[in-house]
Parts: sequence; C-alpha cells; structure tokens
Amino acid sequence: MDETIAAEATAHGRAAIAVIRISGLAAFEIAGRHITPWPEGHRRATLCTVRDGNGEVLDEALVTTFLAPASFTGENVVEIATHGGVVVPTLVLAALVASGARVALPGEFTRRAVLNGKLDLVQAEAIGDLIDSTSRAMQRVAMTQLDGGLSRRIEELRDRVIGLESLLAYDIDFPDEDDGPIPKSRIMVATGSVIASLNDLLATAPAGELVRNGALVVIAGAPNAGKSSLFNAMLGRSRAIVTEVPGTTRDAIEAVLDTGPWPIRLVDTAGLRETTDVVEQLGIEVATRYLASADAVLACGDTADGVSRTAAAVSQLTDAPVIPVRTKGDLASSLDVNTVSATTGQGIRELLDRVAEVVSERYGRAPADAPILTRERQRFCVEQAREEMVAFAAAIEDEALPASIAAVHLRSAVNALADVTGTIDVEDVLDRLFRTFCVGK
Ligand SMILES: Nc1nc2c(ncn2[C@@H]2O[C@H](COP(=O)(O)OP(=O)(O)O)[C@@H](O)[C@H]2O)c(=O)[nH]1
Ligand SMILES: [Mg+2]
Repeated sequence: MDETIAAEATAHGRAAIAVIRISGLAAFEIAGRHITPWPEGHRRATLCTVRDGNGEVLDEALVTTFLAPASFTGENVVEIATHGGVVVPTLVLAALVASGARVALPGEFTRRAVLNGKLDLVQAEAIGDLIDSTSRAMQRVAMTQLDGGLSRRIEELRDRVIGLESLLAYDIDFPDEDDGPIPKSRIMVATGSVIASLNDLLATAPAGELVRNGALVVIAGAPNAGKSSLFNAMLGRSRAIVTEVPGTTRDAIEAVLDTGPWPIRLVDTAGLRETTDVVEQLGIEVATRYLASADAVLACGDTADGVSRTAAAVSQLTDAPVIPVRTKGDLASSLDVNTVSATTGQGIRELLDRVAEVVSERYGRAPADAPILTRERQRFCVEQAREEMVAFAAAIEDEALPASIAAVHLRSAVNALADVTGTIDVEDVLDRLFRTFCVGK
C-alpha cells in the first residue's frame, strides 16, 4: 500500500481512447512530472500535454485528479485519458514507471478499494462479474450486488444474530435484573427465524449459478438434420450477446443467447449416431456429456419420423425436457408443432419463446432486484453460518450446555457472515448491548 501503482485501465489495443490510472501516495507527484498544465481542481477533466522524462511530447490527454479519500481506491488517483492504440498508452505508462510508479497487479486497484473500505468483498466480486457478464441478467445481478444489495442483506442477518448474542449476554451478565431471564421460547423463535432467512438466501444460489453460466440448451439430432443451421438462425434472430466458444466443426459449439429472462448457453453438437471415425466419435461423446447436464434439449429432425426417433434417443440420455423440432419447414408439406425453417426464419421466434418458457418452468422466474448468492465462496460462508445457528438451536433446546457456551456458535455464525463481506467487527456486539440494554444504570 506504500507503493504507487499504475496501469492501463482500458483494454490494450486499437481504440479511440485509452485510460491510464495511477493510484497511491505519490500519484500526484509522479504524474505531475509528466503533465502540464497540472489540473486546477479535482474531479474535473483538463486538457493537458503529457511528456516523457526527457520532455518529449507523448500525447494531448484529458487528465482528471481525485483527492483521497474521494476516489475509487480511496487513495490519490490520476486518470489520464490518452489516444488509444498500442504505442501512446505504453509510452505514458512507461514514463510513470520511470518516475517511480509500479505496474499494478491484476485487480490491485479494486483490492486497494477494499482495503481502504471503499468497497466490501461482495462488491469487489460484483465488479468482476459485471466486467465478465455475457448477459443482461448477469449485468443486473452484478449491479444490484455492486449497489450493496447482497451486502445489506448479509449485514441485516448478522445484526439479527448479534441481537441474539445480546439477549444471551443480558441473561448471563445481569441475572438478577427485574425483568428476569429471557425466556427460552423467545430465543428459539428468533433463532428459527434467522435460520429460515439463511435458508431463503441459500435457496438463491442455484439462480446465481444459472445467471452466471446460463441454462444449457442442447441441439441434438442426426447428421444433416439441420442443427447447425438452426443454431445460426436462433442466434441471428435473438437480440443476443453472442460469445462463440471456438471449436472444430465436430466438437460442440456454444454461444450465449440473451433473449429470455435467463441467459441460455446454446450448444450445437455432433450428430447422434454410431460411427467408426475417431474424431467424430469424440464429438458424439461430447454431445452425450452435454445431454447429461442439459436443462433442455431440442430434438431435431427433418421428417416427422426423424423427429420422433431423435426425441426417443435423446430421452435415454437426459432428464431435461425434450422439445421436438421439425427442421427445414420450408420443404415440409404438413406442419408439425415447432416446425422451423432456418432458410425462411419461420418458427424461430416461437421456438426461442418456447425455450425460454421451458427454462422458466424449470427454474422459476429470473431474479428481479433481490440479492442472490452468485459465488461458491459466498454460499460456503452462508452455509457455515446456518450450521452454526442450527448447532446453537440444538444446544439451547437440549439445555445441554450453559447459554454462555452455546453462544460460541452465535459468534461463529456472525464471523461466517462477516466473511461474506469481509467486514469483521467484534465491537458490534458491544455496541448493540449498550444501545438496547441501558447498561448505564
Ligand atoms: N431448405 C432448407 N434446407 C436446410 C434448412 N436447414 C438446413 N438445411 C440444409 O440441410 C443440410 C444440413 O444442414 P446442417 O445445418 O449442416 O445440418 P447438421 O448436420 O444437423 O448440422 C444443409 O445442406 C443445409 O443447407 C432449412 O431450413 N431449409
Ligand atoms: Mg452441424
């Protein structure tokens, strides 16, 4: 934290603008050696000339300074918006490094923001999720989390456990109080309600995973059934954010489809048939593996008979709902349900709607603005908190342990919840005790 760090904040390469960010105690001094005129006020963009150590002009740039602690990292920060490309940003960064800055490690600006209390851990994770998001749903969830939605929920749960701790502390410390000891039933009710809330939060983890990974929708069928054409038509018809995962034609090909409430990972697989060709065999194995973990399968065929044979074969390989799809509808004389044509676009929109419907039937409605657990780490901490609360409830119920010993479980639950956001404050329980129990008398 003593070092001043610098890095290109924008993606390196051909672009209109690049932003170089420098943060730390010496940020103003280091940048000041290269920038004239030095901006007069903070948080205001100023057009400046950037020079290297020899006084040679590198670029005209928009420079903004941020005075600690009012910056992203909580430190003094300078943002230099230069022209883009490869050369200018590299030269500017090199000049800053020559004057004493160190090139930042991945995530180091955000790390400093967390260490300086500008963000908690959950919000830092949300920044990562926002940058990596491939769907609107993921972006929404990340924004809610960045806005502190999940952090507030965790905080609220932690407060309730601390409230319970205070009740017990009251019982232990002031047994002769006029009000008498806290009735066991009151503690059991409060504990039960915290456990219920923890369960509610844990129940959001599958949604978090689904938003992150997308629902797996597999296109299956015999070779030549029109699978790849359907794959392309579905991508083309959707307001998709398409991120194609490269693969050979015989491997599975994936893209993220962002049409419905849940993001969808659409997969085009190799044909389902016996083959002696090793590479093709591999492709089929990939298809079988995909089918096993699918959330929905489109069983494709270009004849009514082909559709039903494919649907029957696929049903052996998956538990997911199988949607029969009659392909090459422009050539068909009679129209089955879900008849589509990649050539004319017929039925594609309806098929996309049907897929969204099937996924929603399986997973329910997509989360609106409610906080959800998006990461394994978060789920692990909340599960730990729940286990501690359950252990506490059992100890109180049996009266096997003195309350003061049972309370150790509450402290562990509080710590597990604090681990989610990365804020551990042992003073909390004391604060609460003083506030609600008038110890001053
Ligand atoms: N007329 C017509 N031909 C299609 C349609 N979809 C695919 N085809 C043709 O069917 C053949 C096989 O298509 P392809 O998508 O490669 O099938 P895959 O082997 O299942 O991936 C190709 O010659 C396509 O041009 C369609 O909707 N209408
Ligand atoms: Mg194909």
